[in-house]
Amino acid sequence: MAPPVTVDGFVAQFLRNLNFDRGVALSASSITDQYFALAYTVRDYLVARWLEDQRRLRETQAKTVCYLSAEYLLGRQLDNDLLAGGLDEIATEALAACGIDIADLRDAEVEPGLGNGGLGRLAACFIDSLATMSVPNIGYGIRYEYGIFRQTFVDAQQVEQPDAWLTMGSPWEFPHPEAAQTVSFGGHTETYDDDGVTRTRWVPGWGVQAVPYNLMVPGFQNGRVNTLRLWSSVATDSFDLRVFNSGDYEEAVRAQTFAENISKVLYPEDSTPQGKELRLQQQYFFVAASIADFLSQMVPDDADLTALGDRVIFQLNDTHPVIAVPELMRVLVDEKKMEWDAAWAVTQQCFAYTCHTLLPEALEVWSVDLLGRLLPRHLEIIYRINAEFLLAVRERFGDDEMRIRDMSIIAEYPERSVRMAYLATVAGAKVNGVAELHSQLLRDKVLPAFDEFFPGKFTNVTNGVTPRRFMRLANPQLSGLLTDTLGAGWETDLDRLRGLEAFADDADFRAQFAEVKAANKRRLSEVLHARDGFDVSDGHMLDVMVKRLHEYKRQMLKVLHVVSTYESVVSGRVAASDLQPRTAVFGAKAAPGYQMAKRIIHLINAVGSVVNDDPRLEGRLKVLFPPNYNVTLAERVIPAADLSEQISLAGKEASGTGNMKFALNGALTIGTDDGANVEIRQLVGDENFFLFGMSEPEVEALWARGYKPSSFYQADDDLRRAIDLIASGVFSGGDRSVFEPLVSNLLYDDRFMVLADFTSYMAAQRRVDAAYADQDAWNRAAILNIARCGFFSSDRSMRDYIDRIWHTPPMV
Ligand code: 26V
Repeated sequence: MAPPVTVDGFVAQFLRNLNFDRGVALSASSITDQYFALAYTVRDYLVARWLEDQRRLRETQAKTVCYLSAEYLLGRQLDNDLLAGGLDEIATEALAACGIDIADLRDAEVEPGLGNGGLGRLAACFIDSLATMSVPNIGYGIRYEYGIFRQTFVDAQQVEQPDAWLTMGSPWEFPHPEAAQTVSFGGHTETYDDDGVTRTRWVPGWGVQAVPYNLMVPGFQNGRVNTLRLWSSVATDSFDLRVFNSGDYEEAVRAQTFAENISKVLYPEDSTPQGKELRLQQQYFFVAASIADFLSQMVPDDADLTALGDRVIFQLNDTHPVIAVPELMRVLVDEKKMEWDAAWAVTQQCFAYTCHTLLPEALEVWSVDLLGRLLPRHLEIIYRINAEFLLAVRERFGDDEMRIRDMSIIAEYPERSVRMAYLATVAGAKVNGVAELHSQLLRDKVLPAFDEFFPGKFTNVTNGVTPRRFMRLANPQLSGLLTDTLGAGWETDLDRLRGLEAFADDADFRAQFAEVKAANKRRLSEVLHARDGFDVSDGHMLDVMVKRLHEYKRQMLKVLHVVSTYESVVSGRVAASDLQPRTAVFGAKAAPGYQMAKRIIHLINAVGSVVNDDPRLEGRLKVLFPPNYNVTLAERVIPAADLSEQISLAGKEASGTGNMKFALNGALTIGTDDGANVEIRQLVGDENFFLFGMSEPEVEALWARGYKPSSFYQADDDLRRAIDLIASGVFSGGDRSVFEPLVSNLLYDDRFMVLADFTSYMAAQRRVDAAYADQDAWNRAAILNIARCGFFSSDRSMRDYIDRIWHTPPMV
């Protein structure tokens, strides 16, 4: 059992760790030393429970959710683990007794940014919920040496810096080189006679070692600790030796570098996802290691593998891990010598697939050429899966060649390639989208033939977010108010937020809520001041748009609103004194190769410098764009926000999860009928949500009629003046060429219909201004947003996955 937690005990353990692990005396210790010693101390308290849970899992053979995800965007661990372990107060006191302010140590942590955005953060929320709900779970992923790049601005433009998060080491990981798995690549396949049975074996060309690093995933104050296992690649000994013995030292070093490249860097969700050999290597590397790990560690040698589906469900987080499907088939058929049909039946029980997008360009395909070179056996297996699947399709629907071509896992054009989403759909026991609208469109538009062929396979699980990190940790003041009002324990039973409805009409409570929001704005101002030298002006509405930079998310629409407001004042049509004071806050990273997105970043910064310095605005319109938006900054920005911008073109944002975080922290949403916005609006009510823009069917209808953005430009004077102002060069020192590509993109292409939704967006923003003028009514609506959004806890998402897909009971 864990030692009893007392302040004295904590101090003693902290000093022991400082002395014996860091090798320094308190008087000589740096902040880094102290941070490590504190982290080790927190670990020490959690580890006994962790070992106990691992033992229990092995003994009970309970069905385990193996979450396969190429990304986990964890955020800082110290805060989270202190809270989960119930160690917050004692640690604060203990460190104070040592003359240390714990806040300084919290700030010393570099967050592990092992994800791009929503998809990676969702994985982190899900494993938090599973631990909190005592569901057996192992998260499997990649220990990237470099996470998502650090964003800086040079001359208002994005410049990427490597994210060297491991420079000081990480106190949270437990490396286990002795539990390494070998992962093979290349080579060829051959058949052989096995006692009268013809079998296939893969003779790989090369291989690497996958070394697991375990991280603790503590549940929220429930004494449970699950595991996140991240794989790191190193050269295999045999591989090195072979080359080394040939006397070619340089070649041996090269081989080592080659192997270590596999887990070197997270792909920053590039604008061209295809044809990246290293990315396919990463994908196979982590799923092959994970399957081998689970089978060797968790399944006894004599187990009946036809019942593997009772032991494990591999949840595929988008298509990135889908190569796991032919890998499990290879293990079962080639290594465990199972019959093909039996192996396929098991495989179909062991996988489920979550789709996270509708954008055709984001649906992963791998060229047959590349797959065949890197994973020849897997390609054969995919071909056989496809052949048998298409045979079944023919049996059902006859020789409808059009249908066969549409449903084939192998595409023939523009080059022969494997459609990973189709493979996942054929193999998965269930396929889910991430919000009601998204799941519906997935069935109706992306995979209708599969929906028809596999009745009951498609389902929805609306995303959620963990209230532990995004309410309790990020917003301690609101959390205090909630606990005072609703009693303790709402963090794990978020439906209890409903209890706030009764207080929305209580003037006293509204005043308390207003004070919390004001305090969060002051805190954000301090953070931004220290970080970037920005100040948040008093009395401003904080209008926030933070998310990855993508054209479909339409940061341009928000820019046009700012530019239009600016133009209306400098042209004298609107008095600055009539403006509702506002600060537009942006946070967004663009994929390094995505030129259009980078130009939008440039424009936001350029508009910001002009607007912020123009005295004619009388300080009533500001633009802040702190660089390097990440989980740590999100935790500061979201609780301070008044208005949440969720303005993607309808039908493009699968779910969004930022939208949920804002609503749960008492921001009102201005948004389209897209992704989970639809469900947020249904829950909070039309009167507490600023809806604008075309619906998805209206978008389709406009495309069908023929979309001409220039006609919208002609039809709306404000729009024309805003675009003309950008085109005039006032935001680029008179140089009209800088933003010309953005302007002509809007006028002549506008794939995401920014201009078509502009008029409606501006009208919604006027409703926002009017509503904000009545602070009391605004606060009431904000409180109702909190009260009605308990549904968006990731605990509820997990219950839905368990009921509809996994069927895993909680651990006893
Ligand atoms: C990937 C790519 C790759 C290159 C081309 C453009 C493009 C556009 C989007 C993506 C995202 C793929 C998957 C993803 O991250 N989806 C996000 O998943 C979140 C969690 O379910 C969800 O809230 C977001 O709406 C969804 O975009």
